[in-house]
Amino acid sequence: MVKAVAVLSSSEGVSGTIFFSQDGEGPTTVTGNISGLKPGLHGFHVHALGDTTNGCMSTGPHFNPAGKEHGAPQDENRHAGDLGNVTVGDDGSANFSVTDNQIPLTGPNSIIGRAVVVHADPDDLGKGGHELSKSTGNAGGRVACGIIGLQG
Ligand SMILES: [Cu+2]
Ligand SMILES: [Zn+2]
Repeated sequence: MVKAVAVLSSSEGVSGTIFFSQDGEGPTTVTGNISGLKPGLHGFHVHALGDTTNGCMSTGPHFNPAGKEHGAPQDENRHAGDLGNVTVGDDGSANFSVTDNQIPLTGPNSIIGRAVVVHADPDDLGKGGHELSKSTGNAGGRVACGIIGLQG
């Protein structure tokens, strides 16, 4: 079992911790808690770079080793980093658990050293018809992010 963690930091009062685990070649399980967000859907992605020298802006685009378009987690044509949305309740917090086959913790496409990013707005999953739908899901600003690091 390989485990990883990302502690979110934010200039906008958002906090949270995201845990990752992968057993062998199986899917990666992502569990997280986030607080301080406005209620509703918020885009949630793995971005390519673990660089926060300029805050969340320097984490690069969505992790996309296969050179595909932005999409929903269940789509064939998606970025590996496309994890869809997290749903935030009226209290401003979210607790979630998802599994995904495209974000391994080992091997050439490992997400270790990259970043998770939470967005201000919903991810339209590539289907919104906006000029940004096929690249970012038009999910708005980057309100919190954290670098994915190995955990013992
Ligand atoms: Cu993103
Ligand atoms: Zn994407």
